[in-house]
Amino acid sequence: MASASSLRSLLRPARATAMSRASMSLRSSIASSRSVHITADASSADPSSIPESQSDAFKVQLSPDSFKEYRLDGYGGGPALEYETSKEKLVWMYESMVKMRRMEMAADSLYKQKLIRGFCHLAIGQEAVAIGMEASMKAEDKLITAYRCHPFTVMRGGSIKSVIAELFGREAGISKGKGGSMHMFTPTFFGGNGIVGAQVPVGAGLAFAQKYNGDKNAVFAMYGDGASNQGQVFEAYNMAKLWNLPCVFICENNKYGMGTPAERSSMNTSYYTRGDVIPGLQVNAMDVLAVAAATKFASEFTLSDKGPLVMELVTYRYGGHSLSDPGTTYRTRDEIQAMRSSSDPIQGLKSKILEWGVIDESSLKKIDKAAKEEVDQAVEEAKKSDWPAEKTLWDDIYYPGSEPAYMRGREREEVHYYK
Ligand SMILES: Cc1ncc(C[n+]2csc(CCOP(=O)(O)OP(=O)(O)O)c2C)c(N)n1
Ligand SMILES: [Mg+2]
Repeated sequence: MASASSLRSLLRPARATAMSRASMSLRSSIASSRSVHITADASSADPSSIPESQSDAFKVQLSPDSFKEYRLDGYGGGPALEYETSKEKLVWMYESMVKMRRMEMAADSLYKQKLIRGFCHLAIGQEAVAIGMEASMKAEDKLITAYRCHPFTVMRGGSIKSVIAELFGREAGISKGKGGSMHMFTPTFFGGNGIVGAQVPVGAGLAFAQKYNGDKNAVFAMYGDGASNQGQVFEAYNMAKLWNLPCVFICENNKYGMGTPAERSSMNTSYYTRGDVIPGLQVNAMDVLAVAAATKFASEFTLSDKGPLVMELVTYRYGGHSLSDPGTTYRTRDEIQAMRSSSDPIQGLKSKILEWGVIDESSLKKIDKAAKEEVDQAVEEAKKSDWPAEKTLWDDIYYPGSEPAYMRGREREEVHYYK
C-alpha cells in the first residue's frame, strides 16, 4: 500500500525545483524513448523529382521516426513514409499555420488588454495538428474537439473575424457572441466543448450517424492526454469497435493536462496503444507533413470498413494551459525554449520550403506580413460589431421548435416565455 507521504507527493502540484527539474528531465528522457521523435524538419525530397510547376505532385520522404504502430499488422500496416504533395499545397500549409499563430497571438494580446474576458485556451505551438489534419480531411468529414478549438474553427470554414468577434462576445462572432472561446462550431465542426472528455462519446455518436445514414465520411474525435483516462473514452472506444464505426479517436498529447505532466496522470503514456483491440498510430505532430500523411491514412483506414483507429498526435503547447496560467511553474523555461528552437512546426516547414525551392525567402516574408495584416484587419472589424441584443440570450438554447413553454433566468423573477 502507498504511504501517506508518497500519496501526498503524487497529489502535490509539480514545482520546478532543482530536484523536480532533475526528475522532469529523467521523465522526459523516459517519455521520449517511448515516443516518436518530435522534430519538424526531418522529411526529405529528391531534388530531381521536384517539378517547376506549383500544382504538379511530387513525393516527399517522411522520417522513419514519424510514426509508431500498434496492432496495425493485421490490417496491412501503417502509413507509407512516402507522402505526395505539391508546391502550392506546402505554401497553403505554411500560410495557414502562420495565420493561425498570428490569430492566437492577437488573442493573447487582446486578452491582456482585457478586451477578451473569461476562458481562453490557445494552440500556439500545436499548429501542425489542425493544419496537417485539414490538409487530408474531406470537406464533409466531421471533427469534434475540446476547448482548444480556434484553429479548427477556421480550418473547418469559420473566418478569423468570426473567431475574434466570438472571443470579444460580439454579434459577428461565430456563435453570435454567446459562446466564447470554448464554444465555436461550423457545419462540419461540432465544437469547441468545455467539459473535458465529453466530446469523445459525442464523436462516436457522430460516427454512428455517418454509418446509419450511409454517408461515407470519417469522424475525428479529439481529446487531450489529460482527458485520456476517463471512463467515457473507453466506453466510446468499445461501442465504436463493436459497431465498426468510422471514427478516428485522436489523443492530442501536448505533454500536459493543465499543470500536470502526462507521466503523473497516465499509467501508460503511449496513448496510441490504449484502445485494446483497436489498432493505433502515434504521430510526430510537430511535423505538419507527418500529420497530413497520418490523417490521410486514418481516413482511408476507417472508411474502408476497418472500424475505429486510435491516433496519438504528439505535440507541445508553448503557452500556459489558458491565459490565466503563465505555464512556467510546472515546467522549465529551458524545456519550452528547446521545443521552440528545435521542433517548431512553422520553422520546420519553412526550412523544407526553402530547401526544396518551393518559394524564396522574400515570398515567405510577404506571406508573414499578409497574415499579420489579415489578422489585424479582422480584429478591427470584430471590434466594430455590436454586442448581442439582450433578448437573443434566450435563442439557440433548444433546437428550434423544441423549446419548453418557458425558462427561468438567473433570478427567480426573470422568466422568458417561448410560447
Ligand atoms: C469534466 C471536467 N473536469 C475538469 C475540468 C477542468 N479542466 C479543464 S482543462 C483540464 C485539463 C485537460 O488537459 P488535456 O486533456 O491534456 O487537454 P489540453 O489542455 O492539454 O489541451 C481540466 C482538468 C473540465 N473542464 N471538465
Ligand atoms: Mg494535454
